Amino acid sequence: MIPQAICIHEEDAGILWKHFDNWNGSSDSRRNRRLVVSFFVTVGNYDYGFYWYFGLDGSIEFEVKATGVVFTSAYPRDGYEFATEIAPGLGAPHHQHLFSARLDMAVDGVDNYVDELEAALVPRGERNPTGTGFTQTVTRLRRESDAQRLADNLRNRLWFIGNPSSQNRLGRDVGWVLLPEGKPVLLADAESDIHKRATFATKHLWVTAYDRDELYPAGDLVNLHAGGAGLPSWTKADRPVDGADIVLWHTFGLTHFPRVEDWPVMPVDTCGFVLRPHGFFGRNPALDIPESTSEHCHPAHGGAHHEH
Ligand SMILES: [Cu+2]
Repeated sequence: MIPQAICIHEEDAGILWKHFDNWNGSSDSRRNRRLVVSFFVTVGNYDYGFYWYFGLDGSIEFEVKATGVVFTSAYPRDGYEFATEIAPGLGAPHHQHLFSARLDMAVDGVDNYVDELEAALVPRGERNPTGTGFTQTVTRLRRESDAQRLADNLRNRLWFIGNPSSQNRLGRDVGWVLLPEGKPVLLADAESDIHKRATFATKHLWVTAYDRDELYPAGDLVNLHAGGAGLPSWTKADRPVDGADIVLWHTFGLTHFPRVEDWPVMPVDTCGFVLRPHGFFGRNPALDIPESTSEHCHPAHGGAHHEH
């Protein structure tokens, strides 16, 4: 074992882009590679792998791999609604693994803003005569009080981080989007101790004004704290976050109803998020990727059968 180590490697990541042209028979495809920066930490009974993936299309993906040994206790003979019996007489309680990613964004500079984008139906009528059109609404998150948001996958809700003083070739602000998985946030009563101490985990997104002392979303000292530290405390100032040096705090994670197969060691389960360029480049930034040169990737008959 190497202590305090990270791993950096590159790996194939499947098809990046391809097209077969029916009209002239041309066929092109490029494979994706990704740079992987990863490390594992062991926290009590669990082991967490943290993986950053940097793709050739500019996407940045973060994945947590949860594994290790589930927490256990005795399981009553007549059943128990807050735990799973994972081995005879052995229970594993339902629980959540909720993470907060502090994303100190700097999209082409530090003065950024966040727009919430989501799909919206348009009522059938003059504006939408066939009823098949749908649009995307854009809502600027102007102050910290506006910027405490939940995901909504049924509306494809995502968050666009833009720079008001940098435009792409279409004249629009350059930006990236944060794509949430949109899984459950904290499943606890609003008056519970855990809710007060881990209020960050009650929203998928918080946006705050940058402050070098604001590093930990539940405050510096969590255990036995009376509650309210970190994000709920800082955002009481309701600072403006529109076109300012901002930090995004993204809550994501696993809601774990243990399964029998998680015993005696749990196969990796994953959660995470994706950051993707959204109008940052002027076109697909991966046009110049060379064709694969591996023998295995070419059809046995070469290119002759493409000709008419
Ligand atoms: Cu778990």
